[in-house]
Amino acid sequence: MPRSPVHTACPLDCPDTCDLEVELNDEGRITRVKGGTRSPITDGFICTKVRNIADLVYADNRITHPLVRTGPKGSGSYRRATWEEALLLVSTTIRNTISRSGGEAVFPYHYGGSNGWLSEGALARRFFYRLGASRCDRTLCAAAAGAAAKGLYGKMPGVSLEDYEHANLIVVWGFNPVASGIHLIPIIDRALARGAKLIVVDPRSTSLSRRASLHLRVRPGTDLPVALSILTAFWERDHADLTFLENHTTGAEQLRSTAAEWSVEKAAATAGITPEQIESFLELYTKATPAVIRIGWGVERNRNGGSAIAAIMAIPAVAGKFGVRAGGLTMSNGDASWSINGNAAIAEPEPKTRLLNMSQLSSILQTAKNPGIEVLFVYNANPVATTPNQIGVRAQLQREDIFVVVHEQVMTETAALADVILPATTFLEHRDLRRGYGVNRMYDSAAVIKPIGEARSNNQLFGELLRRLDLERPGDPNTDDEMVDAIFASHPDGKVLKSQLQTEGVAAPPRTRNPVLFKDTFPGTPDQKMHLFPESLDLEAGGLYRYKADPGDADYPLALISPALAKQISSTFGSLRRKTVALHIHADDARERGIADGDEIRIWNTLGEIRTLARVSDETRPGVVVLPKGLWGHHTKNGNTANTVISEGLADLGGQAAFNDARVQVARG
Ligand SMILES: Nc1nc2c(c(=O)[nH]1)N[C@H]1C(S)=C(S)[C@@H](COP(=O)(O)OP(=O)(O)OC[C@H]3O[C@@H](n4cnc5c(=O)[nH]c(N)nc54)[C@H](O)[C@@H]3O)O[C@H]1N2
Ligand SMILES: Nc1nc2c(c(=O)[nH]1)N[C@H]1C(S)=C(S)[C@@H](COP(=O)(O)OP(=O)(O)OC[C@H]3O[C@@H](n4cnc5c(=O)[nH]c(N)nc54)[C@H](O)[C@@H]3O)O[C@H]1N2
Ligand code: SF4
Ligand SMILES: [Mo]
Repeated sequence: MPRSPVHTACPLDCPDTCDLEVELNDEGRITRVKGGTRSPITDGFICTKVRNIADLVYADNRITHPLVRTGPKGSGSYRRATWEEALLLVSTTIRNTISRSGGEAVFPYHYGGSNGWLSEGALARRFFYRLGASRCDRTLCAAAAGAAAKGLYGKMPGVSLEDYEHANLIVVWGFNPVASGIHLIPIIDRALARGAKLIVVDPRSTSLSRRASLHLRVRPGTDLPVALSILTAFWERDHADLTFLENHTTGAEQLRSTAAEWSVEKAAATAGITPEQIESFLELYTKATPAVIRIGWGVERNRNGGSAIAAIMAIPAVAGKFGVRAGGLTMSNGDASWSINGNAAIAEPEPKTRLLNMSQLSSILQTAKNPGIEVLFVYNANPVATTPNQIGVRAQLQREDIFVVVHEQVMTETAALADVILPATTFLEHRDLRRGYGVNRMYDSAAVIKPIGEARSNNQLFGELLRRLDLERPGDPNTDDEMVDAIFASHPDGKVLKSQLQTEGVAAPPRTRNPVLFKDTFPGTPDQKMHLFPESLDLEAGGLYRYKADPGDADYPLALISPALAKQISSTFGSLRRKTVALHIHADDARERGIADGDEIRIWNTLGEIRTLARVSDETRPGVVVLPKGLWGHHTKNGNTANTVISEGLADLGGQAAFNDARVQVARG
């Protein structure tokens, strides 16, 4: 094991990808974790959850050896098994399933887990591709935003977060850096200290929005009309940059005519804000240069989400805000910043097998035919906590005729429903190659400690399964070294990155570290132009930029949104927090229902019911209640969490889960 302190990087699903320093005692046990200085963003500080990650690594509920179910499903009765026995059971079951029903009867269910190239794609993908398994359409997150970004810009990185310091106006739109990307806060602070202005667009108020010059507290799902009214005002009031539109875009006329129905008054009425607030936005935005928009993922998770992201992405183009440092926008910097695609380099071309939308897990297990799903293999994911229709997901996972395998670090509620549970390493127990999706940095980090118990990394597990199912091929990169080499050999930039990593321990994209958009970096579309009205998106959305009305009704009038919690990453770390989590409800809505702060309440719709406590709070707006994502059963009074009342309905683009479209009723009792 390496000598203390050990440098590594945080691969959790967070845009910041922090540089870490881990101190170990003589027994090789973690004694301290702190922020490193190799990343300009980390700058020596990290979030509390990762500072305390030893609590998770050494948690009582760590899975330390394979477990095989003994009692009925969901009873929690397991016996300890050897890896040999567990792997034999899993590989034999898969083999028998395939010969009986074909490869597509196997469904790998996976999301982020640890976001590194070695742990996220790699041998797992190779295994399931070669098996001919059904494929998992990864739509829990960033699917609508990704589709919009790809349609409009192809692959184009955004303004680097470091450059926000130079902006004179920062718009934070449906993103909450107070929880979801804390390293943007000091950067915004420095810009504000220089006299920059801040606009926040979010139904909730946070410590950041309270410091903003303007806070648009829109109703969830109404960003689209707001953005379209802003675009319309640019055109109608001679603030549109016609030269930029002519030189660098296509589809401007179609966008203009579609947006034209949205006056400031009409958009404000739809969004539940005042026309004066949209006017203030226009005033601040048209005057400021450089102006940058940080778009978050709160915008995409509703029926209008993809169109809304596209309309927001059009704002800097129509207003002519690109072409200067810190001018434009940022969404995800993941794939677009790096010329190398690690997953493609290690795996192989994706087969054309059946693609199943992970956000609809419950109905897939219920209705998939020819073949139906007989083996569900979950890794890097905790669907009972994070997937819509929680009651349906639980019921399906408990079916005796579906063989469920879960590879996990801790005993999640998903693992507790499995037939076979396999112990997984945490990111401190395996090597990974990590690159940020917010911060433009890459790290190659070795294992810091020995695996806990008999935990194995994803690649150890799937390497073994490839061998047992005779799916290995000569020349495959199999070891971590071979895979890292294959990744760097897949693109000319690989050499530069590899040598940067060797000398500095951290690498930045050779071309796009701090891009100036439309000056040194252009859209990744074939004509290098921005497509403001891509036909493919128009078809997919059934009318791009066409607003769909609020799904609420008299029975279920309140919008329930489930944003990120500062103390967890989705459901990760949730087992360490035991306190009941309250639903935030605005005083007006509480009063109407006779609810006082601290009351026990019911939150329900046709899908099910959650029981928890009420927090009467002005952090949310009237008509909107808030229960964070990723909660565990022990955080509420009846074991149900937000996904109990969230349907499998999708956003308009990318097959994205529409988490924030849940409409509910709330009552005391
Ligand atoms: N601490 C912590 N950090 C995380 C995560 C975590 O769970 N915990 N999760 C990580 C992951 S997986 C992701 S995807 C990102 C998510 O990061 P964010 O983009 O911050 O996502 P959310 O927290 O879902 O929502 C952001 C904000 O959007 C608001 N919002 C909800 N609906 C709407 C709407 O219709 N319009 C507008 N304008 N705003 C809306 C919410 O109130 C919230 O304040 O963060 C990552 N970072
Ligand atoms: N209600 C509601 N639900 C949501 C959202 C929302 O806004 N509202 N947002 C969604 C978003 S943004 C996201 S990204 C998804 C996230 O959905 P998930 O990916 O299911 O989220 P996590 O809770 O992070 O679960 C990852 C699991 O993988 C395990 N893991 C970590 N590393 C490894 C590894 O190396 N190997 C293996 N085998 N396991 C590993 C962790 O222990 C953890 O249990 O949730 C979505 N769920
Ligand atoms: S979760 Fe985010 S803020 Fe916390 S250490 Fe990891 S990258 Fe940094
Ligand atoms: Mo996410």
